[in-house]
Amino acid sequence: MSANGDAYPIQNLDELGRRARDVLAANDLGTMVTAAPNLYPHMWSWDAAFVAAGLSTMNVARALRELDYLLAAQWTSGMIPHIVFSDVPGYFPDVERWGTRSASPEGVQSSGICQPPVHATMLRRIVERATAAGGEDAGLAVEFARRTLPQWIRWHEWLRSSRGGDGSGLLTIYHGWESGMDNSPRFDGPYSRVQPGEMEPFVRTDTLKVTDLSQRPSDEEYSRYLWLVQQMADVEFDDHRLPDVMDFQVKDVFMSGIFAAANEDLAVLAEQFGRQEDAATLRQWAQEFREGVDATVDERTGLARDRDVLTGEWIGLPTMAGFAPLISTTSQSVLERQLEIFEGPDWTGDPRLAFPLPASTSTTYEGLKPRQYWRGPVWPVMNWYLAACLRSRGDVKRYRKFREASLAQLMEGHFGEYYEPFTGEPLGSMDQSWTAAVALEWLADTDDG
Ligand code: 9WN
Repeated sequence: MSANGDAYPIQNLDELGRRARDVLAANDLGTMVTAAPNLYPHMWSWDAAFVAAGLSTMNVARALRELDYLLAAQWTSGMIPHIVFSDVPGYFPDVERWGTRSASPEGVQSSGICQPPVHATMLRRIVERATAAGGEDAGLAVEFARRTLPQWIRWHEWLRSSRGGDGSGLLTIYHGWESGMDNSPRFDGPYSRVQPGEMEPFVRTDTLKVTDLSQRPSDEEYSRYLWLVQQMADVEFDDHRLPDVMDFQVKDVFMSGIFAAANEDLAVLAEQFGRQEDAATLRQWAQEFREGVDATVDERTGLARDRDVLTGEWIGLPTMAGFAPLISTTSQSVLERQLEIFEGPDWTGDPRLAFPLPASTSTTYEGLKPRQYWRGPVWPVMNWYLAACLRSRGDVKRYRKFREASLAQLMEGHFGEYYEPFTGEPLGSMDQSWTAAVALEWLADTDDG
């Protein structure tokens, strides 16, 4: 049952805060806040980072525990897995299907791929929030960051060496799930070349929970997802062998922008703890990936592009990933052009939108599917992340616009996973944790500072 009962919509901001806290409390297993009550009964890596930020608005110690639990699942290679499984059944693929029992740390059940590295950015945010508040929380957050800094650095080292060590300044993903934007049309080309071979049969559980099938990826997409899992399992998730065996290899520009920003944020923390050498290395990586992202920008469209490693082709579809430079660029001209497009009629300036918020693909894109997952809906968590990036550049005006539109969107009260762009209908999972978390973030930032 929904944490919110049936009392929709929300009347005022105090109620929004209360109900967002209720959602997180209801999804909290004690050890982890699951990504969603029904559809996603486990911890997801980038969800956990956003959830920790949201939790820190009310309970810093609980927020840090969330990150700690995720870190306990870090592989010896340095990889932070994209799912840490709870004991709750009902999600597929489960740990057995992943075949990661021996690769995960002792006592941990995890998947064998990663997700976008937003963690250092969220950790810095939590430390700054707790430090500003002072008292016991400040000490807890600083101590936690000091203690775990080496683990976060190892995570970044792994990304840089196993996924981005070719000098391109871009990270490679071997599965669409690693991007966090699973079935975005940006991956249609690369996926079209994935031909599933002999595989154990499988039964999906997501379509039992989201019964309107038009909101989820198709069966054909799922069989490709599973085939890639099998390809990785066949080489025991050995990072060195993945480039030789994987049928899907994409330079993910959005994830690379996130990585650039996260390196900068981790450098700030490293400096705070007197680790100047680490800070210098992290800044170097930040620069390398900033440049990598900027170099993908298509002169013609002004959007950043992914690259299919196996064919060498650019992927320049009008998806949200095209705005990766908003996260990472230091070039004023790139930034200005991106903002102009972002606010133009193909994106947040489309007058048909229920709220002026970015959809996962351009609303004028011919392949737009306004109800289908990453093929068109608006994702509250992305709204907040992009707005936070703009605010960290000092762009308070745009941040406020985002905030106003996002709060208005969330007042319908379901904390949807994603929203139909033109009607504002909540879709996918309801009571999604990271949606509740970003609601709390928006509410905590009343001074827009
Ligand atoms: C696969 C949990 C996750 C998010 C992803 C989102 C979705 C999983 C799924 O849910 O992915 O990892 O089963 O569809 O695409 O971004 O982290 O909320």
